[in-house]
Amino acid sequence: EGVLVQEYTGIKCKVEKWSEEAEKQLAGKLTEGASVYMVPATLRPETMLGQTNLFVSPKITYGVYQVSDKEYYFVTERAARNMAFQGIFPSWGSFPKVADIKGSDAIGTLVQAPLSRQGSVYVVPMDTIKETKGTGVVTSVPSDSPDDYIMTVDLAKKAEFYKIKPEWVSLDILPIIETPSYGNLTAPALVKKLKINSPKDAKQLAEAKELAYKEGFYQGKMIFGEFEGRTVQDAKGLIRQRLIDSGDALVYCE
Ligand code: A2H
Repeated sequence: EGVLVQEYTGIKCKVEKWSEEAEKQLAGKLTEGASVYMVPATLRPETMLGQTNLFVSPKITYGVYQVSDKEYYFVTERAARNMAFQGIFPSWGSFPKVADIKGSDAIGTLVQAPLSRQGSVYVVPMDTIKETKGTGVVTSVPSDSPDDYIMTVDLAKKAEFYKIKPEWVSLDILPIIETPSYGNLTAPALVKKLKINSPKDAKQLAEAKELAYKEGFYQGKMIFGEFEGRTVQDAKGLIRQRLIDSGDALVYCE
């Protein structure tokens, strides 16, 4: 890290139906017929086939920023500012905000998940999201991200505590990538191997994340979808370009 630039893929997840609370807060603030996109930042666009939820932090206040007559982005203010200096907004350096929405109020929103099996997924909470990284919005891919998997397990176990509906999360996880060391569900295998029991097991999760990322990137092979049979290294760029060309993704750096 340090002086290196991190290049993320921002996935445009169009809001299909807002949570009741967010709907109220947005009333009268958007132009007629416009769409709002929640924009998670990911380093692994090839895993979007396995997206099952979208995470926001209940503690972060997000903004809804106008990108054009037809489009708004839901991201942190920090990310909107960065985007404004990367040509993502029409007027260099400006990022007009039309509303603030607390993450906790956005829980339960239904968004489109480009390339995913379900087509659309629910917004659910993840406390460990940092406001100082990416867009503050994270895609959940429980097959390949240990953080996403253990969070999904916890949400399924404690739906009431997290104030979500049990049907918003699913532990029926689609295998999309195979690796020699961890089989076709890398994240669940590592969570078991390292005896991770909760999203609060930060130390083991950091280790699992490192192992999953290295193994997936260097040894992974796609076992689902259009690029089945390709290595992850090849598929990553192809899927990313596909998403950008279809207007479903953007490049975001910080
Ligand atoms: B990755 P790096 Cl399948 N707070 O996307 C916490 N985590 C965040 C975040 C934030 N503000 N913004 C992005 N992230 C997550 C997919 C994925 C990711 C898989 C496997 C590993 C993985 C699906 N979630 O990341 O600190 C996002 O999750 C492991 C490195 O910039 C993003 O990519 O290196 C990654 O962390 C960015 O982490």
